[in-house]
Amino acid sequence: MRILLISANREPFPEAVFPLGLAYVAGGLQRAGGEVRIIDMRYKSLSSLGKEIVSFRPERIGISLRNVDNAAYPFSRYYLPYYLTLMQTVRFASSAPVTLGGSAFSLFPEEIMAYLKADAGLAGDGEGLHEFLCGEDGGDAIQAAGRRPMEDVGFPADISEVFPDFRKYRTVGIQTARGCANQCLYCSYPLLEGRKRRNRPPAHVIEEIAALHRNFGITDFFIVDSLFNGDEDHMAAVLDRLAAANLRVRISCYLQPKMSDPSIFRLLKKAGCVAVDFGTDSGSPSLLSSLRKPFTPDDIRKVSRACGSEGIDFCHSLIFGGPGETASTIRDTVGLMDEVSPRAVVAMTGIRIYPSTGIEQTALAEGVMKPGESLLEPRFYFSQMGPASLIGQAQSAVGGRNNWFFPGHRDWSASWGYRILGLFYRKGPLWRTFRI
Ligand code: B12
Ligand code: SF4
Repeated sequence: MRILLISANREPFPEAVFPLGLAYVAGGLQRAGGEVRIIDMRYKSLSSLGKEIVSFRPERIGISLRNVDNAAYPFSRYYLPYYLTLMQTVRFASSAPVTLGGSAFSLFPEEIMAYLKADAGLAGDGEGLHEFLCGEDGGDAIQAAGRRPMEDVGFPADISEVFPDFRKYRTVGIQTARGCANQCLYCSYPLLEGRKRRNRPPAHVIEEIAALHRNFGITDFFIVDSLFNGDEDHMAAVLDRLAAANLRVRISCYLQPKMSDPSIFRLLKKAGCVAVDFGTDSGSPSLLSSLRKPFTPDDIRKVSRACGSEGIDFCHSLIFGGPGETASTIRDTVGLMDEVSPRAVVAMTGIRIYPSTGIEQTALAEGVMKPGESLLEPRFYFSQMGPASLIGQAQSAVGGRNNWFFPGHRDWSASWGYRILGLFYRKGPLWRTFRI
């Protein structure tokens, strides 16, 4: 079967992200005997898409929908209208049935199906798309994929053949595990990947990195795991092997700011880690507890110290506006950030509400939204302070600190300074270029 996969994402901020989900879907399809091609709308116009569809003559088309919106307030960007135009272009160029997938689709399967009028949709893991396409007739239009074994996850044999644009990204994504058992108030990740952690065999992860490095000269990788340090033993096994492979690669990752064994930062450094983005959310003990975070300000201090002493750049990502946020809790957070001195702080104001999360329940209980209301177009939760006061207080508490970044407070992707920075620094996360 000839299958065309389209990555619909065009968002350039904070950087254009490698469509890893589609690379893994393509790997699964190829191993099942499919002939696959990936088209990336980040680097294609709608008119050239039409031409490529006509020349490839696909029997099936899969569209990957990563983002619904940019989850930023007040400068929110909502992508569904663009996806509809994309869908119309696809329909005009081909009569092949269209299947949707990706994180945006998995969060809102019914609403997105109705909006885009696709033929089918697979929510969750996409490695089994071939089985789904073969058994499609008579099945439900929308299916939950179930959780695939992590042994099935991997790139196609030759990514350059399947996806000619793949070298254009600052970093290539790699996944070492899926799933998270924690229950943070706002988080949709356990819904996307499951509550049970599933580790990839470390040998597979390193083979993937080594093959991309040796065959194509890729040097910069981002570990996309929601919680790379959710299982420290597995994380250490991956890093040990990566260090032993002695490749000239740099990695960056997300980490939860809590590590039972701080010596892992030494291992991270040895394996080539140059940047860590801590999912810290707040520095106030009361907010950490209302957001149901399983760590304390002291954990944040410890990991920042351990990371800094290995010479690894780090940034803390924050969310202002959770239940109970006040001017005083904002000041606590800013104070803690001053103390731990990260290269950058990236702060959102307002919490994007996703279906079936704790924050949806809170918003319903507080009358912020009514039962049955759609969350497809972005809706945000703010503490009793309300959006205007929250933004004002956050900006005045942060004052002139120039390593703080509020993605929602202006349209950065359109700013010349940001674009020029991106031209000069072509590898790794852009926040590393910030100067304290
Ligand atoms: C890592 C990550 C980042 C990193 C990416 C780094 C990098 N270089 O890759 C960074 C920090 C840069 C980032 C930025 C942003 N992110 Co982000 N990110 C993630 C995260 C944690 C993992 C994404 C990933 O790569 N997963 C691994 C791959 C393998 O999984 P996948 O893409 O879902 O693909 C699988 C399935 O979905 C399916 N599938 C995929 N495509 C298709 C297609 C078909 C046809 C089928 C059948 C199946 C299928 O199969 C794949 C394999 O199983 C997710 C949350 C999550 N746990 O999913 C959020 C997530 C994708 N991000 C999100 C958002 C909002 C953003 C930002 C807009 C935030 C911001 N304002 O800065 C930006 C946008 C960046 C951009 N240019 O698009 C949201 C999207 C939801 C929404 N509201 O739209 C998510 C879902 C988090 C959330 N809030 O729930 N992000
Ligand atoms: S925020 Fe991180 S730790 Fe919390 S539930 Fe989400 S993925 Fe798990």
